[in-house]
Amino acid sequence: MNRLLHAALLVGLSGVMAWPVEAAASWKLGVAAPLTGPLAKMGADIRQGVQVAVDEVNAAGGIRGQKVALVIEDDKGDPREGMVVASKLVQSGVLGVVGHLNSGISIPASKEVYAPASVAMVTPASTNPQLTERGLKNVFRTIGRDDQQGKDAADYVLGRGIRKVAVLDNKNAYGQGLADVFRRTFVRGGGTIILSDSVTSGDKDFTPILTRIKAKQPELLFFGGEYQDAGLLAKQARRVGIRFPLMGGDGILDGTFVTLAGLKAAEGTLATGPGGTSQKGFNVVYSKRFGEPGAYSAYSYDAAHVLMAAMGRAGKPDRKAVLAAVATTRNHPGVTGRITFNAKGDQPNFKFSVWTVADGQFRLVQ
Ligand code: ABU
Repeated sequence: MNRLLHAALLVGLSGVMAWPVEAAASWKLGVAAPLTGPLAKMGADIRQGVQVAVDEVNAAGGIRGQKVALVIEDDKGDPREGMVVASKLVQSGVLGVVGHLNSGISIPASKEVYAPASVAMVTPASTNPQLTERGLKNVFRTIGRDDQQGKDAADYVLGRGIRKVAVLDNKNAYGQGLADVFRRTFVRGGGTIILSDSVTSGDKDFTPILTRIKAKQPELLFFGGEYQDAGLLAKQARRVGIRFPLMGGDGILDGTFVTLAGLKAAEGTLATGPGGTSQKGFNVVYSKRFGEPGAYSAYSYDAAHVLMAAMGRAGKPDRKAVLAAVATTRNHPGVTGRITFNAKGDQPNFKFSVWTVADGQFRLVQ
């Protein structure tokens, strides 16, 4: 019996619309990111990158003839809310999740919520090494790790002949982890940290710590944290008369940092982060709908395609089968490059770049 006839019979028998078993199979993809709150800009980049990928697959007929449904959740960048929305995604029947942005959410959610449900989580943004160092089989990332990023940042600074720095972090999993690697590498490379401290993310007045830093006269201030704190730090650093540069990681690599800091204060700021490696074709398609891609847009697009390709290979909407297929991802032709996951779920060949703000925009240095 063909499927349409089977469906028609089901409708006739029950009096309500029903679908044959094959057609009821649904491919649900989750995306979780901060869509509100201070990191909403980067969260939107993630959601939009995923949307472009899902729309492409659906326009081409979906997976095995069925459309992919996108389930979107706002984790607000808050660890408690992150656990709530992770549970909601699991309950909604998603086969995999693109997200989260924050390492401080991805780390607990992947272990406590997604792993017991065999849900594959592919983050385009969480860079804390711990995420993929716990032997979990359901965690993957299309981005690199902070043990590499922090080292690259310190090596770059040392390579510029800078030997005296101050280091601040914002105490969260990402900020503290990145700053710690920077500190270790910088000291090992012969540098001196003349002041090391933490600030509280969300604080609005960093003047006291900046005044102390200014008095120590470092050649650079390294900050582990995201753009919402870094923007204020840069703005207030200029106000207290600091002229040495600020440097951060991928968490500050966004135009919002420049807006928050102001053009003058932002100029010359350095940041490590993903390289401008995404293909032109993706940038054109994305820009037409959403404007300029953010740091994680292409990595989110790739994460979504990796998950949907795995669904196709799995052949059925079964979490365990999809998870097993994600783990076999090798040489996936992403717009950010060829994606291959190692046994930990990392991309061992990921390369970070160095960016600087020039004329009000982050531009690639190397
Ligand atoms: N990677 C920077 C921001 C996201 C995170 O890892 O917390």
